[in-house]
Amino acid sequence: MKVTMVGISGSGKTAYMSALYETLGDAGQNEAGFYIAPRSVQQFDKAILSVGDFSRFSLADKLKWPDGTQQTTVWPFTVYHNSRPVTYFDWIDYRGGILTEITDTTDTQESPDMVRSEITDLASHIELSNAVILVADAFVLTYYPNIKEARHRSGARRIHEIFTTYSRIYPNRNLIFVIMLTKADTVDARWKTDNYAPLIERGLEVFNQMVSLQKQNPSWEGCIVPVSAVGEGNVHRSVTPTEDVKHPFRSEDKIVGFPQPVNAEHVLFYCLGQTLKQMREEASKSIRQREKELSEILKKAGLVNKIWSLIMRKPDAESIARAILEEKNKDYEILSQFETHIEPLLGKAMERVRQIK
Ligand SMILES: Nc1nc2c(ncn2[C@@H]2O[C@H](COP(=O)(O)OP(=O)(O)OP(=O)(O)O)[C@@H](O)[C@H]2O)c(=O)[nH]1
Ligand SMILES: [Mg+2]
Repeated sequence: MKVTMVGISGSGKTAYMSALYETLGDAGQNEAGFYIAPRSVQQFDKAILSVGDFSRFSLADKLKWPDGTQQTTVWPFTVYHNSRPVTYFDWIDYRGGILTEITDTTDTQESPDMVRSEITDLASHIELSNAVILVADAFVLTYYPNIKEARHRSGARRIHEIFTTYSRIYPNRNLIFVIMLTKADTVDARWKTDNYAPLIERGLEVFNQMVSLQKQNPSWEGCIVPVSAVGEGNVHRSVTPTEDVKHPFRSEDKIVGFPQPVNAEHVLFYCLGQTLKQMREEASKSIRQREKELSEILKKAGLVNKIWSLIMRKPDAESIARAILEEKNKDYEILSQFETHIEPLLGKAMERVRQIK
């Protein structure tokens, strides 16, 4: 299965990957017995090398943030429970700049062709994803009192444009989404009371369009959760207002304590657990029936608007349907062996996420 993170540059996508490494990257560290490792060939030496690649994201090793992402990276992972595979997933990390360039190609350093192909690439990943993580900086959400400004500055507005279009083009697709409010350690104490309840309310207000899209699409499942890659008190943040209306403040986060991520695994477990659950429901249908439903849905995919006409190659519904089906059928084959893990994964996720109903 595929999970894609969508969020503007600086929203904290790659840092979240570090948080996952600290929380789940190291077998034997967590009492629940779940861990993740890069999926590689079955050779010991290659496997060790790929573990090394993943550990480069460690915040605790270097006490330094990961660099800004220059190009899309796709990470194939396996989830283990007590050394036995639970499920597989591909993790997609973007250069967040593309999101702003979808509608504003004057804002870019890259050539227009390059940007177009990156956008096409992003769109395909979203189309093929079982779950998407919508990433927004909690500090930004709370910094601007004006809700429209918060929507704009946090990237929520761009995200709304993408998923409004998605919902129109794919009126019957299942979608699992997590609204992930990053850098939760940096918001003022009044947003943190009662397990971040005020911050979560703010997040739901900013992402109001996702909430109403979910109401229109009964097969969508969404939740919202604050996360931090470092935890309370482990970062000194300085915020300097600028005179520049485009970027009203500059911030710097210096890691000063041992990073202890908050709620990192809950986001991933929600995505994986809900996807497996959905698959379990669909797997009970015959392959024929699934194939028919899917291609009917995709044949309706005719509508285009500004974003999507840019993103989609002549929408060849047929080949998209094929790709999704092949991926799905592969997933169904391995599903049976993972079925017993659905409840534990979701049980863990539900301890911290707020479901959107
Ligand atoms: N205090 C605090 N700062 C964070 C946290 N996560 C990210 N940051 C800060 O935000 C910066 C940007 O985070 P990244 O993860 O690189 O952002 P990104 O979304 O990957 O950005 P692009 O790669 O440009 O798309 C980091 O360098 C940190 O300074 C967090 O949990 N707490
Ligand atoms: Mg990044």
